[in-house]
Amino acid sequence: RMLHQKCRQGLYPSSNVKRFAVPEERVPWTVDYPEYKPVAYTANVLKGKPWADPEINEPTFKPKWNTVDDKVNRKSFTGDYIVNADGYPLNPVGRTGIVGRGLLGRWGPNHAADPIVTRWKRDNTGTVEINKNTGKPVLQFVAIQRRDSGEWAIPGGMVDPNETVSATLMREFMEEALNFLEMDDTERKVLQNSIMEFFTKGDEIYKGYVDDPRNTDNAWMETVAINFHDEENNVVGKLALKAGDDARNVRWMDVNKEINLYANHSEFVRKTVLQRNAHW
Ligand code: RP5
Ligand code: MG
Ligand code: MG
Repeated sequence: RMLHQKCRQGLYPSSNVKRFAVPEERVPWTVDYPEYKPVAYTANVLKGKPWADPEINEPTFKPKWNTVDDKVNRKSFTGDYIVNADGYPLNPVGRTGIVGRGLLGRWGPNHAADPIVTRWKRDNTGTVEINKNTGKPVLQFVAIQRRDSGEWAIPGGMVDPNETVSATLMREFMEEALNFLEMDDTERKVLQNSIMEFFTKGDEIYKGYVDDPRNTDNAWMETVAINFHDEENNVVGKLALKAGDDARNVRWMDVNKEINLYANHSEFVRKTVLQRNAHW
């Protein structure tokens, strides 16, 4: 079964809402749970936001589930999800202790993209560091510290309606790790031209459900995580990282088994390590 831990724990992010505790064996919808009394929570910030859906019972809201619905991708990577008798889509992994959308804009899947930008760790002379225990080169990736939870994470973000995943990957990286939004037009063009090609050659690492702490029974995160590797450290490796938008900090983080990242991002980085045969 898919990882489903961080979206079952304690308080819902940025709230005092306590999730109804669901024991591991009662997570799947196929297991009967008559005592299940999830808490209802949809954050007020969603009201009237252009990026958010209206309430399910809003008469003008006619979502087409499990399809790309008027530019909004309501398809899940996990296959067709169930919509219950009251019209609410059900989390494909199971119960989370909360109904409603919490902080998520869309009912059902909320699609994101995660750029895993890597390079080899080098010393002052440019020599790649080899770990003494594993004999493997040490990988670094561009990590951001999220403003919302303070946790370190991959600089990912939501796929906008009608946006391609490749566009999201590069845009979110520029916004969160290179402070693109604060640049003037000239700076933006220079930056875009310098990294455009780099962002065309990526390796798919993960595609599917995310164990995001914001998930609920009716709204959840899904992502496409792509690894862009700067082998010679001369593309992104040359640029000055600067946190922007919803990132508080940014840095090249050494990759090893101690990393502890937001949602299940550590798992995505671990998969990248396997693919690149790096130290863990
Ligand atoms: C995670 O939330 C995804 O893996 C992605 O990194 C992120 C997208 O949400 P925001 O960063 O826009 O909040 O589930
Ligand atoms: Mg963002
Ligand atoms: Mg983000």
